[in-house]
Amino acid sequence: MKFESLCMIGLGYIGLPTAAVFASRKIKVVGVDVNQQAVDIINRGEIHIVEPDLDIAVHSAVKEGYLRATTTPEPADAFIVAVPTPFLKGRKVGDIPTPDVSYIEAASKAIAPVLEKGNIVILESTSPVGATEKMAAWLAEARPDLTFPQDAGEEADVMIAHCPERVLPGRVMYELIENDRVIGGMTLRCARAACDLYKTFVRGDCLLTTARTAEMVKLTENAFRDVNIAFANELSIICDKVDINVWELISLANRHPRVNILQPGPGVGGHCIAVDPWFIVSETPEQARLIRAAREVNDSKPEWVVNKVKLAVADFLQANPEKTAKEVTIACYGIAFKPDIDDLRESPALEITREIVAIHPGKVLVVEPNISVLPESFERSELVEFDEAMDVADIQVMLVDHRSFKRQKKIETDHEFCVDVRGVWNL
Ligand code: SAJ
Repeated sequence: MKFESLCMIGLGYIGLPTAAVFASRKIKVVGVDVNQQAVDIINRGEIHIVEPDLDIAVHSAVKEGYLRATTTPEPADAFIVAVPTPFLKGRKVGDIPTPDVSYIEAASKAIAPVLEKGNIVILESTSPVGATEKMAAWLAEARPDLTFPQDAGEEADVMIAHCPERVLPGRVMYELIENDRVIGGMTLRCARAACDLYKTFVRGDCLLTTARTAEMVKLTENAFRDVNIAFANELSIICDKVDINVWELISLANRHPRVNILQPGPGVGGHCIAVDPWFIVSETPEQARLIRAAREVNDSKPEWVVNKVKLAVADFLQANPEKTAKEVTIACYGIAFKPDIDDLRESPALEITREIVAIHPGKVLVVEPNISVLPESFERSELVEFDEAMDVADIQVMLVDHRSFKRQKKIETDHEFCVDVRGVWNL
């Protein structure tokens, strides 16, 4: 099948790069977003998010007339939905968070009026199993004059598929093209049509399956990583208890040909790995025991780190009885959700630093080379350079292993007054 035009719903971290790559292959793309400010920025050929090389791609796509942004969907050969699917936290502690598919519902209702026979609608947002069928149902309800795969099978007027994104923030422009892609059709014809569309730029393999399997594949990938990170985080807590250097332990264990342990840290951040496993747990709470436990281990790590900092302050005061807590300066290194990015969303390092600022009566210095202003609620703290923090602080808290931190000289401060959750100082 040949596609000449595309309407992308959602111009965020996935929608905008994908729209720009389609446009670079000379497909006429209209990008739709509810955020008027983002729309204006994109129409100027600029970007509202940080991602290497995205600015160049968007600039040339807009300049050459293949990409335009607006706030309402327009008729096109293909529609891609790339909107957020957050979760709704439970009312009580211990409640399982449930997926919020309201943005998919709103996108379906916005697309429906401009749908035509022969169109394909693809859901890219990470979704709970069954979300693609729900999207098809919302579209069918709004357009009784058209037929959809759930009723008409291969003969449907409109094809529906789920093609989850699997790109790593920071490498999106490369991985979009090079990664293999899972393409789940509501019917085989739907999958084949979606494959034809993605093949315009995907150099990896396009692997066809059903929409439900594709939904579960995406959730499985992120749950797999979450479970493996939880294993590393649990090891770090065990090793702390029995006084073993976890970094040495992991590097030695990883010399076994079939062992590959990930790295412990302050917890799991970002919008994906800390969220998607809950979509599995909320659907099958009795079966998904390990996946749930991993989420709980990773979610509890920030609190464990804060307690380590409290203990370090207590030790420092014991060693320096002439000082009061108010006179103790703490430096936190890194508040981004992972190394070498400026993204603070759902960052455990940010959560830990915020908690330290809230409870510590003394000064808290923050070192974060990837940002220029501290977020709100950090009024009492100061953004400083690495060397200044090293010289001034009594307690050093290493939270994110940014490349620039790893390049700095080894810490000279007494080990007792350091909390290094990333192994940068290998304490
Ligand atoms: N982390 C650790 N230890 C590790 C690896 C990661 O603590 O050894 C932490 C990071 O610091 C971060 C969190 O995990 O806080 C997540 O970071 P990440 O780099 O593992 O993943 P994301 O969230 O940036 O992107 C993930 C990727 N999924 C997988 O690798 C299975 C990406 O391919 C997905 O496209 C993305 O989620 C998504 O959008 O779903």
